[in-house]
Amino acid sequence: MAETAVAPKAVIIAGLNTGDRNFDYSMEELANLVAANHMIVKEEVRQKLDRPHPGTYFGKGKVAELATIVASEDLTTIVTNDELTASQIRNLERETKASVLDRTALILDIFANRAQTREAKLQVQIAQLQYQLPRLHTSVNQRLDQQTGAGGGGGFTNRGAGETQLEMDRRTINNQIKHLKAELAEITKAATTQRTQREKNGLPTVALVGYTNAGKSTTMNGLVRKFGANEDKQVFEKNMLFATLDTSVRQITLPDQKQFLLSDTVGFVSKLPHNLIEAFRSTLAEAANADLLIQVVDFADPNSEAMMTTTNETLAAIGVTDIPMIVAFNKADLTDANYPVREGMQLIYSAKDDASLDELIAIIREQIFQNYQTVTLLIPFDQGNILNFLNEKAHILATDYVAEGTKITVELTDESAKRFEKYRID
Ligand SMILES: Nc1nc2c(ncn2[C@@H]2O[C@H](COP(=O)(O)OP(=O)(O)OP(=O)(O)O)[C@@H](O)[C@H]2O)c(=O)[nH]1
Ligand SMILES: [Mg+2]
Repeated sequence: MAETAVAPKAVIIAGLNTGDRNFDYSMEELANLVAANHMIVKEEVRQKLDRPHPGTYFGKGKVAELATIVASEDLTTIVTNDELTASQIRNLERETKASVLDRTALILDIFANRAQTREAKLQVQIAQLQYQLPRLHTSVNQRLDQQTGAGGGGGFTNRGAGETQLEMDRRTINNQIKHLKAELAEITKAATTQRTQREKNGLPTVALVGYTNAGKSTTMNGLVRKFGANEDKQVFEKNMLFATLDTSVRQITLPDQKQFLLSDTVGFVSKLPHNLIEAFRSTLAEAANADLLIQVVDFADPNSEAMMTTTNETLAAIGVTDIPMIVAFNKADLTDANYPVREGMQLIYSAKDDASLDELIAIIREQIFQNYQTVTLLIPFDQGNILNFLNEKAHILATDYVAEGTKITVELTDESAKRFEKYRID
């Protein structure tokens, strides 16, 4: 990739502390986001205020301080810890002579760089255009053309040409959003059909969720390696923010034939832009429809508690509130904690440790295979297909050949037990 070849751009990060308990953590997070976007933090500026200044976001003195730093250190970009209004960006840029990138635009940029599939690209583009719509007359206009590749006419950079130009730009963008949404709907229709089909097949679904870089994909890969039908169906795992932007679903078959579907999806970060959550709704649908969630937490990170809060808030924002959840404290190998250690629905583990994965599976098993019962069936010899089916799909505890047919003791879901009711002899 071309952009990794160029030296990272040095920036100032600036945050307003209005009394949020997690302010320090959010600044740390901002620095990580900056690094994930090939930039490096040269200066950090903070201010305590009861509420943001409506015109410039920071107070007057702080704006002057920012201007001084920009001039004396020859920096060109200020990254703010919150999303700013169009006029705040415009005023801050005018007074500091630097360009202002707010937290939302930064996250959108990272997502845009990471997006690989058509679906992810569409989702990010929609969110970017929606972000830019109310900010058309600010300096982000120039970036718009580059990011969306909006060619032909593209008058977005034509600033100050008056109301009409602005309205034309708005209409163009609204049209683009409409087209992208239509294309996205086509793609997600297929995914929804697949999901409905799977639901019909009756396999329970388990979704990995959590803060970005917690180890969701590594956990998925560990389970697929141990229990997956196809070992090379590994997903991408990497030590970087937002390594995963798409949802992957894998089938897991346990040694006793019980099966479930496991999905891995995009990770969370605090203040995840509303537009982005909205745009990624179809990707997140897999988690929203799961029977069981596994929240993966980076237990080795000192901010793990704040990360859990972020995850729970984001889940609530996408309407996921009443799905049972295992809280899985990962990367215990990097801490002093013993592992695997289980306490109810909580597990301290490492996604890279075999015994840990067994323990995780034990909890999953307990949660999703509750409605199993052990029954004894007598299958007549001429019903060989039923016997084959059960051999393949169910856990048979005992087999006995008697004069009338094959007698088996087998674990079945309530549903299957009903289906084979007429063969029951217990
Ligand atoms: N030491 C150690 N490293 C781990 C463990 N689990 C995951 N990692 C590392 O943590 C990094 C992130 O792992 P991923 O599985 O990509 O994280 P993710 O939650 O899928 O992240 P996103 O897709 O970005 O949301 C990788 O470098 C993994 O190798 C673990 O148990 N121990
Ligand atoms: Mg991942």
